[in-house]
Amino acid sequence: MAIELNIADQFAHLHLNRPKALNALSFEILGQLDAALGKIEDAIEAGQVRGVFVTGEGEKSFCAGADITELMGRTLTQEHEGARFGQSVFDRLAALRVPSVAVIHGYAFGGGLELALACTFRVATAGAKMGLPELKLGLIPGYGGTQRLPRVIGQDRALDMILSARTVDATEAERIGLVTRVVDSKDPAAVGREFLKPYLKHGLIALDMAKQAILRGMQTTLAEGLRIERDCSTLAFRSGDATEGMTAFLEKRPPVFKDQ
Ligand code: CO8
Repeated sequence: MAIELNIADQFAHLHLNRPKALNALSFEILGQLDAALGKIEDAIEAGQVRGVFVTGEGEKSFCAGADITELMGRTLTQEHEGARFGQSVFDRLAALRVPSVAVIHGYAFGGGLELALACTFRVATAGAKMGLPELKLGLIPGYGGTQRLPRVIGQDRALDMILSARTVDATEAERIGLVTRVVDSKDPAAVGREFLKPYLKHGLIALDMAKQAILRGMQTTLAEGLRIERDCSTLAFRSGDATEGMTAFLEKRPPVFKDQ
């Protein structure tokens, strides 16, 4: 399998393992990713996963994008369906109830960067290089890049990156907010675990409600966003975890959250 999934110690580790093609995403691999996300959703509901990290095999590349060998000679319907499917898989990743992080080690181009943009966070190792080079191929990003990139780095910078199709290095990526952090490490899995550690101690309900309030709120007006916040906040208050968290504070002890 080109998509490997390992669930252990509250982490789900998604690993792209197709190094001969720099971990390029064929449609079959997208299907495997979709199936793996279904397993992660189940594991989250079973209380086995609090954070998800995504890595790519090999020193050279996180993911070099959609598999270009598959993209030619297709009908209009097949092209539309391909984009719809890719978007739906990345939407599924974005909608997970727990935080996710893409550890970008080497190249993240095209669909590879779009995969990373669907994660809650992105971290780069020092030599990482990122871009949406689709215009060089006469294409435009089709797995969410035109929509998620401006939401992450702002409209002007996204226009610059997409219309120029240029490559951004790790230092610039951190400066423009494309990645949260740059780390000097040759072990992407260790980076993913370390990055997610601060989130593990929280209850699932509060994690989910906070994430939803921010991400859904960023897609709408301030007034509507505040309404989403009120609803999510009220739902969090109704949880046993909220009672436990506030009781533990008053009793001066660490809380024990049960995701209820
Ligand atoms: N697809 C298929 N194979 C690839 C890809 C790719 N995206 N990227 C690299 N490979 C293959 C190469 O063909 C090569 O194979 P082989 O050894 O058999 O010749 C192998 O990986 C190694 O690649 P290179 O020899 O090119 O390695 P370099 O270190 O010289 O260069 C680069 C690395 C710069 C990453 C270069 O490989 C490159 O430019 N790759 C393409 C990057 C790119 O353009 N990505 C965007 C693809 S389009 C896309 O993602 C659109 C998403 C939305 C699609 C919606 C429609 C359904």
